[in-house]
Amino acid sequence: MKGIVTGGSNNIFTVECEDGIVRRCGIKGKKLKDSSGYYNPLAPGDEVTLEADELSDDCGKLTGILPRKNEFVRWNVKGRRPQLLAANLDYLICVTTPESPPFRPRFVDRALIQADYAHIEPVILCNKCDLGFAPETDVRLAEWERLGYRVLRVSAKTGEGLSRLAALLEGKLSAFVGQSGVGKSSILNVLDPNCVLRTGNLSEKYGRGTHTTTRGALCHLTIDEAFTGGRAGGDLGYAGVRASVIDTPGVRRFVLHDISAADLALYFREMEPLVGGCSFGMSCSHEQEAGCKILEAVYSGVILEDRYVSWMRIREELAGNGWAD
Ligand SMILES: Nc1nc2c(ncn2[C@@H]2O[C@H](COP(=O)(O)OP(=O)(O)OP(=O)(O)O)[C@@H](O)[C@H]2O)c(=O)[nH]1
Ligand SMILES: [Mg+2]
Ligand SMILES: [Zn+2]
Repeated sequence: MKGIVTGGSNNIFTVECEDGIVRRCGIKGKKLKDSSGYYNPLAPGDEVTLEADELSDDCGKLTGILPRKNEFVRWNVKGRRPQLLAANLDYLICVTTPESPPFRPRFVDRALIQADYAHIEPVILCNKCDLGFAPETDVRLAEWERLGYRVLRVSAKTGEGLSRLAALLEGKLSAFVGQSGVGKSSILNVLDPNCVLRTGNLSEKYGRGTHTTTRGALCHLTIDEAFTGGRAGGDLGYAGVRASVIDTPGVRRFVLHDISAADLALYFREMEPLVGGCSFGMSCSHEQEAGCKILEAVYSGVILEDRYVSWMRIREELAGNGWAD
């Protein structure tokens, strides 16, 4: 029998099986457990094969995994291994805020790079737009749009922008990632009033999220009619507009996996066409050389300086010189 992983930890996974039953499953044999090289062998969104337990209805054993369409991974610093956050995605929804917690464009830059690397279409979702935008935030959001990224401005509090988000999510599998406290779980709860994910306040002292969601989980939303223009229950023959989403725990640090410092510029869409064109060719460090096309583009404003700073910091980190924010 086949199924889809909706969550799990410590090698026990919850699986929605094709017979409609949700089963808790351990892994049969060592092969599946050890083969991935990841911190966790399976993640929400994974398609698996399993044997149902004959004695208990809601248990089973995983026997295999179907080939993945894509994998969204980050480097787990504590575990010293890559960690699979979600698999088989249509969209990576990268959630950020203009404030509370403070706008962190480098977090978004990192997630965009990892998504592009994994061939998953990223979407930037700026939540809490009821709080207003500082000019720097506006500039960065507009720059991502100019680079071809889809940017949505929404508010889980006022409902602003959620119809556009609902239309995007419809019929797809998307994962929400972002720092703790940006409102990932809140947005899902508002889109589907029957969804009861736990949400948490920001810490008073630091204004950061408090890591309310502790495990990734896939859920199926039936989107509130308020956001679907009354199409719910329409001619498609099912009750309500559906979307599958994976809520993930907020991470403080998003460290890239499997991208080398030398290749990083290829994942900055505005730098990629210039790579190789400098006077020193591929050996240019883009830091001080004469005839550097990337520096010229920064000086003339074609590359936003703050994106260049992002690139430098991430490159330092990938080169093994420690983590910089
Ligand atoms: N002003 C405002 N506050 C919001 C909005 N959306 C969420 N919040 C608040 O932000 C806080 C954090 O929301 P969560 O949904 O728990 O954030 P999260 O991203 O799921 O956080 P983790 O699970 O810790 O990763 C809560 O106090 C929410 O009420 C919004 O659009 N505007
Ligand atoms: Mg959450
Ligand atoms: Zn150069």
